[in-house]
Amino acid sequence: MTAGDAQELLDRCDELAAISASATGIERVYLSAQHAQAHARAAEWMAEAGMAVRQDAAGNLVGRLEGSAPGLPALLIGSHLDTVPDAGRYDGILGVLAAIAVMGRLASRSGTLPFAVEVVAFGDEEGTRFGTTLLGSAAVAGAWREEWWGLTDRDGVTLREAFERFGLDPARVGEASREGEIFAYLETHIEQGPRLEDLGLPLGVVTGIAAARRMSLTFHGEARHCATPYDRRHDALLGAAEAVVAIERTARSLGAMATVGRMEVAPGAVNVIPGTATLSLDLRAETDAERDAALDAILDRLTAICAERGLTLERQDTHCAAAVLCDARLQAAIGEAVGSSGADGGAGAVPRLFSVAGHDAMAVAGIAPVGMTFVRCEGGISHHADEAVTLADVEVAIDALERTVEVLASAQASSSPSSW
Ligand code: HGY
Ligand code: MN
Ligand code: MN
Repeated sequence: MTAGDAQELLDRCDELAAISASATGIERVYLSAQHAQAHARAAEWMAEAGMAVRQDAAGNLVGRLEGSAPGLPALLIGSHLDTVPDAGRYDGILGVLAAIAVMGRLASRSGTLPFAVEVVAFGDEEGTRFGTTLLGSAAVAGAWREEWWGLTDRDGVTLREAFERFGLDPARVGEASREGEIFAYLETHIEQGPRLEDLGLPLGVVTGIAAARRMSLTFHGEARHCATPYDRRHDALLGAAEAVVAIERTARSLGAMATVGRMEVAPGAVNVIPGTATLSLDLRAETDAERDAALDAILDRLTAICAERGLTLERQDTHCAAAVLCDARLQAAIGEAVGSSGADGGAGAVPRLFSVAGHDAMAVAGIAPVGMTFVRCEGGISHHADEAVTLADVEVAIDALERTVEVLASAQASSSPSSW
């Protein structure tokens, strides 16, 4: 019964929401005790759905149903169980649990499928603990970078130490790679935007995912007594404040999305002119070229601000992801499935949406064609406790995901396995 599956999914979202490092909101970061607890619970649900369950060498959780023969290439379906601070309860979580719900339906006939089906719960899509993002899915894509081991969290714990404390062996992270074993990847995710709600439709097909960069920008000035005359000051905070406004104006003028989410000021005394101010920059655009053109224009403006104020600028890149196009055949399969599940409002036209939000599919695209389905979320709100979906939309999202698997199975059955 779909309604039962949908209600069970929402109940499970509520259960996972209670697994948090914070008493006042949802916070679950990579390689934390909460990561382990949430994955343990999801592993039970995967096993109940009939899957063989394991943790991979990067701390991702993987469940597998064999197809008509053991060891066939797999259709990978998943999303992430980590969260930002004060998160909503559906970002990532809904996609993992929808995949588990579909597996529960497929288990009885998985032996007839022309491919294996796997569910993955990625451990680090948000990247909020170590600064760079998509660590779990990068490992699955065989794209782990040695320089990441030295990344530290806000307590100074390195990624290497966190790995070891979690019971993982850094030397074996390469074993998480699934290159050559996955023929396609599907992800169902809340839209994190208002377009489906504006259209009055529950689901949409994702056409592509924005190019992204993340970095920290530190303005260096001179920490001095607040009695210092204005014309002798080199106030790092004022430079950074001008920069924040300039970043927004420049990015908007070039059609890019820029966000300054964090600023740290030192020495932070009420009667001392700030010597340093460090801000985070998250920059996205539809293409790599538009992203980089916006970055160049932003850096030109910041250089001018520093020149005017006698400051210097230090840049530290923490993340760079190319724009990803979703596979046309998977888009068509999802569109067919969404249309046949009655989610197109009878209009016969399933909306195609571009994703400014980043997703694990960006990393997995390095080893397999990817397809994504967006689910309407109220007000487009996300990365906030007010994140909400409806039971009816969850029902149709689970149905559409199941139908997408069926569309792929019939396409595969009529051609050689994993001929994608
Ligand atoms: O940042 C993003 O777009 C995603 O939620 N990690
Ligand atoms: Mn997400
Ligand atoms: Mn997110």
